Amino acid sequence: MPNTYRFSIGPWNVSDGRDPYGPATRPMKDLPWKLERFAAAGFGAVMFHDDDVVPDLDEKRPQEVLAEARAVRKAVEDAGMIVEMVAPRLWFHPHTNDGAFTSNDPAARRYAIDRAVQAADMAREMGTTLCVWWLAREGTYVREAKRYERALDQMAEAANAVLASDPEIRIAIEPKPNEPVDVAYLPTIGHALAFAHLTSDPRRVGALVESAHAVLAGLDPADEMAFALAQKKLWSVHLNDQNGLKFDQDKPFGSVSLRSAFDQVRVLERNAYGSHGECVALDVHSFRPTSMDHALDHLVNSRSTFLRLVEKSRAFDEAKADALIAACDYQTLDQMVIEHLLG
Ligand code: XUL
Ligand code: MN
Repeated sequence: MPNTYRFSIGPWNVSDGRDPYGPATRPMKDLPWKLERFAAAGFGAVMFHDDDVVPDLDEKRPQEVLAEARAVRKAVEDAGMIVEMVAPRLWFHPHTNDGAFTSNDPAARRYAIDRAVQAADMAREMGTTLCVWWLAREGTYVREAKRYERALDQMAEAANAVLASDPEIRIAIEPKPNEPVDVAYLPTIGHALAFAHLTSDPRRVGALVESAHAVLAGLDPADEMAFALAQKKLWSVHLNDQNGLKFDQDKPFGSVSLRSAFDQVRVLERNAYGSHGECVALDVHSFRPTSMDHALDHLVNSRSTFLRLVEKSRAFDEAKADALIAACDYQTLDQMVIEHLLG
């Protein structure tokens, strides 16, 4: 049976266009507006940061936060979608200025653990077992400011608190090698999956591969996916694209390297990704000059490129490729891939 895919997007993927150098270029839309458009555009799942679900959640009591989370779940499900995951935003509050789980301030570490456990509580209320950890500030600007081995213990302590809070909850680590930190503690999928073994239940600590983050680490996104898939630990993906080693660009999927996008789709196809409920999530941002009339185009276009590449992957002449591989004729194999993508 060929795979069918469920596509997931997040509220932050429809932004007001602001960047570090200039103000908004479009109006900021609220969650109901976004959910209505996500459903109308045919997306099947929504991914959330904890405060995308409950704004100002630090000022609210835990019961209020969970009640608001239940209301958002209902809105998502009423629109015909599901909640894919909840990710604690561990990089915005003043307590996270020096890192969250690995801050040198014990009060800040406590805040981060409590917030990660609360995000797991919210995930349960919203009908998902998946928490995504993009560990934005776990790393350093000044390497001598912290000790890596202590940071690993601190991150494991946080993971253990979340795992202990619910026997079903899973953590997918989304590695990124830098930005905002200079040097991150978990920069690659290999680091994330090795880290899993420092926690109390390694089976429930897996990974999410973001294409752009892999490129920033100088790695092949398809290989990063294959590595996690080989260990049954690829629990989500953030498909997008990245033009070389610069700021995190979150460009439309396939817009820089169609061939790399093809390789990513092929590895997902080959491994029946999605057959255990995993979503194809798109972490794509629109270009700054984009108008509201085109507010979702980058997401719809990325999905369309993905589906075109699924067809390309299924139509790829594997027998012919195998024969070229057996003959070590990689020159022809290389051109065969190019012709296939052009044709
Ligand atoms: C940051 C990034 C985040 C995460 C969610 O680079 O990709 O949007 O995906 O926290
Ligand atoms: Mn991402």
